[in-house]
Amino acid sequence: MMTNQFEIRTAEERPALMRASAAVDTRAIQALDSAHYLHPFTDHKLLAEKGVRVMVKGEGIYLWDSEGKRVLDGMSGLWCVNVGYGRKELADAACRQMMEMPYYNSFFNTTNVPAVKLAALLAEVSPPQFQHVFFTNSGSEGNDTVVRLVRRYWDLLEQPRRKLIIGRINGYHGSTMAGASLGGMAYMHAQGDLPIPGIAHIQQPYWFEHGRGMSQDAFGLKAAGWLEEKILEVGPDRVAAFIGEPLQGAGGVIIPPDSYWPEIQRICDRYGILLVSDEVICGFGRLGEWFGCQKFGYRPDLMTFAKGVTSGYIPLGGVMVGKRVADVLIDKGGEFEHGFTYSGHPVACAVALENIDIIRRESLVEKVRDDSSPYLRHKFEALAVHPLVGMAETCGLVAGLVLVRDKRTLECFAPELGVGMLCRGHMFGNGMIMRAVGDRMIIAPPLVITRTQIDEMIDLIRCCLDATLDELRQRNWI
Ligand code: PXG
Repeated sequence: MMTNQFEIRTAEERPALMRASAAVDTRAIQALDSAHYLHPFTDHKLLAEKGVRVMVKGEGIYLWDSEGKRVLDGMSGLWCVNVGYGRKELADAACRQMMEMPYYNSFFNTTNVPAVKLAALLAEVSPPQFQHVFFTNSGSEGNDTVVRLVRRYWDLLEQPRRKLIIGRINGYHGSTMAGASLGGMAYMHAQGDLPIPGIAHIQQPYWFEHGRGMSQDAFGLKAAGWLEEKILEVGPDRVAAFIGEPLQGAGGVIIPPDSYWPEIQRICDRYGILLVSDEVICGFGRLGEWFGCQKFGYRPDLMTFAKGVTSGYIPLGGVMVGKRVADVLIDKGGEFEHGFTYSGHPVACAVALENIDIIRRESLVEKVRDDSSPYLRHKFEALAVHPLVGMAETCGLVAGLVLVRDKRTLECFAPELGVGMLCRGHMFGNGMIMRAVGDRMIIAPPLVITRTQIDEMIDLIRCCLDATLDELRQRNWI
């Protein structure tokens, strides 16, 4: 029998929650939301019918809604609240900087102290080839910056024919015109005549879909080979760069075989193509290393970051620019005609400095590597015995499982049944935030999660899988 996960469990939770939710009239906020607020990636007609959930309070790995219901946030917000909710140090850092100097730009031969300190600190925690950074406000803007930088680089080297950037089907690189184009989400391309010119895609390294019957290693080499095929198809002298996430997050936690990235690196080196690692999700400890490229063993020329750099407390993103590109950009001279009002925003940079300090003080990268990720792997992979689960895998503090109709043959459900969404409903309804991407159920909890909390999370997931199975049986879908 499942306990009610929404109940306030400890005396300490009560006062904070009472303060947060007492001020909120749920119905009034829902009505205003429906009248005025256009949400990202949302069908507003459907949302208006269902009514939106109002989140009011966060503490550690938990959130509360305006009805006082508690949920365990298995997604760290949207892959970003890595140090957990309610960190006063981050609020204090923002407050101090706002009182000192809330804003000044980095144009016209000026700079500000937090931006400079953060640039130096990022160079310190990144792989050694990265000594420079370009700041943006988000991951999408970071990837737009990547496109501008890559094209500028080849122009400066007087190879203007090198324009093509190769990404991957089901990769995600943001929602701006360039970000959505680099990404390989067909439903995004369908709205807005994307991709923009000069971008091509190869198939993703998803063993479950494209590699069954092969060993993981053999499949990894085959999937990397698709890059070489594309390069030879268009002509090596036309290819500027390859971009990929170390593991695909928004695409449903697609973890590439170990053989994949070293082979991608070899191919990029062979044809002199720039290698771009989109570290927006994997950066800052998520995989138990500072950056995902270190986990998978490759050496990018450019790295996009956002999310975990401030644990989502304030928007900040950017691009780490490796020596190969920075040397050309700086030595050849001439203005790089790109930047934002808020590039190097002092408040965002002050928060990032404190956030990275927390990650270091609390040894979160090492904690994930040595303790919580092996523990999560052990617990999460055990879910594979559940009758609904075809495959359960983890990498660092990211995990995904596939819901299948027949465990023996790995037969999937018909996509139109929306089994993943049904399962997500059971999760959310029972106090657990776990995302559905098709029928892949995924988590990426805050890096501060403890072993006891991992146990609690796994128990919740198991109960919700049972509830989903019951419902599928009642519907005669299984
Ligand atoms: N690159 C990667 C790898 C991302 O995951 C972006 C770029 C864009 O960052 P901004 O800050 O512009 O959103 C992301 C963002 C999901 C989901 O459904 C994931 C993201 C954004 C929205 C939804 O998992 N990742």
